[in-house]
Amino acid sequence: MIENTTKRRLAGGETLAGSFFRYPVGTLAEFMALGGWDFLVLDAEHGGLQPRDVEDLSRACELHGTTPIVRVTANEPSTILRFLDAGAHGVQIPWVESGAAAEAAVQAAKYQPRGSRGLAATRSAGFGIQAPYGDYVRQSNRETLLVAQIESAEGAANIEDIVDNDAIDVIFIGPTDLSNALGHVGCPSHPDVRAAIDRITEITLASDKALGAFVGNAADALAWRDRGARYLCTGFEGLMAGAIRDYLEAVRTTEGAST
Ligand code: 3PY
Ligand code: MG
Repeated sequence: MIENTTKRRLAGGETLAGSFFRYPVGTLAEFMALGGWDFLVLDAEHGGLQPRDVEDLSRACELHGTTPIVRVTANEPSTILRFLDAGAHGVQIPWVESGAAAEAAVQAAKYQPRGSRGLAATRSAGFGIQAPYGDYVRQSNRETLLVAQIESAEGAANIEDIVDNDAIDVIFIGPTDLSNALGHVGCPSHPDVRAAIDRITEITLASDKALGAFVGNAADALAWRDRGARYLCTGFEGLMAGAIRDYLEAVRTTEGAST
């Protein structure tokens, strides 16, 4: 298993830039990695990625020093196992709502003695020929990044218990589901949603966890960075949509102006 640069740099206090990515196309992931992202969140929750896709996308990320993290479909041991076995360096768990749910994710992602992840000669384990299992298990437990997504009223209410878990590295706020869950769909700036976001933010910043935020654009990223978030994650579609819109507006304005 390769050193997890995202985990090391977050532990060192750095602020990192990543993007969600949900296309099962290794060439496109290679292009993104060459673009210089610190990490990509390979999105199996809101996307059709399968473990075999995550294997290819992780390889493409590793070529250029981008950390592959997988957002799994559910906080469920066999799901987390199959996606981590494909070779992702970390796992982002949706809908973590309690201390017990955080610990369940840790149990699924870490090997003994901290957890109860199953062991086999998979890609993450160097197919069993790279290193003895004992060395691999110790390295994997050290390197695997765990990101807990908080995106419900319950999650916000129980955030103290969640940040108490020693093996969670990042608390990531999901503004879309949080606003939906609180009855203010599409309105993350509603006071109720802001109050929940503020609570998660304050308690996370007072803990030893890195704060993660979903950011729609660079201005959003800078605002969250100023609030103390260090795992800044945007989305491929939002970036592309902005670039396409700007390009077409510029081209069509120029056309109009010259005629
Ligand atoms: C959410 O906002 O609900 C997410 O899961 C991440 O942006
Ligand atoms: Mg969500």
